[in-house]
Amino acid sequence: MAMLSFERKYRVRGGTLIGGDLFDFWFGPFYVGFFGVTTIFFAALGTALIVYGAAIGPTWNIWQISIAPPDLKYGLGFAPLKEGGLWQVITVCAIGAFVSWALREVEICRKLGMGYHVPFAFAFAILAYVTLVVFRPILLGAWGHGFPYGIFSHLDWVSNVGYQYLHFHYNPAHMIAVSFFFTTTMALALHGGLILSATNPKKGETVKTPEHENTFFRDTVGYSIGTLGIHRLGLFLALSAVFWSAVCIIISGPLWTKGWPEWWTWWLDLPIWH
Ligand code: UQ2
Repeated sequence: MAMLSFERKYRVRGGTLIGGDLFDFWFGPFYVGFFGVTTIFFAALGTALIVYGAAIGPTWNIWQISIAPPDLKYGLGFAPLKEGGLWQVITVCAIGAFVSWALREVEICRKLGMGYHVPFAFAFAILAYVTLVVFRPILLGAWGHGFPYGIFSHLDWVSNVGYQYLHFHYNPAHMIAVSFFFTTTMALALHGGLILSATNPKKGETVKTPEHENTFFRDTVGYSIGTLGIHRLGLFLALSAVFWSAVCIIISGPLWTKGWPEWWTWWLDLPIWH
């Protein structure tokens, strides 16, 4: 079925979570929906506030523009607009836009009768952001523990927070997260390579089947995870990387305030050594 006739078939009413038929229409190729409207609203307001923050700041240098969270003295309260309040409103807009986008994905899944795997995966990305700017600051008692919104400033924040724990690579959850990130890239490289090797042959040669794909890996490593399995594995690896990243930063401060190398003294303190 040609793509356009398929689109005519699935572009039907229904599947909305809220608003009934009110926003149940398309704008060109884009589905709108109630959450399309809220996405545009939060994204536009958040972007305008970032530009306003840049305008009242000291520079228009794109690398140096930064909108900082409130000073720690404001705790978990509201700060004046020009002293971190802007950061607070922008954070609300960002979360509003991200969650709206996820729910718009859910509505599209419902229209198509598909699983919710894509919005579920995107929810992990939202979780990572919310962990940094909401959950961890709340656990530490001040919005000032969130990261600043700027290209270089957020890099400086990551570096400074890392060194605050002396050597972040000794954080066990960070180790697990990094291992998942690397395994994700390896799985995608294997999968991308395998698919192209089978389905993108030279001129005059035939496209190969999954039998060829399975056989390649059975011959090389004695095991093939299968065409569906590799995608399950890929999703699991990627979501695990995000999950353990969230864990590694949420435990830094709320659970462990010293350097991470020192955490490993539990090993030296085991009763079997003395
Ligand atoms: C596979 C398979 C695919 C693949 C890949 C494999 C036909 C098209 C890449 C091979 C994957 C294996 C053996 C698992 C590797 C394990 C980790 C933890 C990376 O078998 O089926 O489908 O793309």
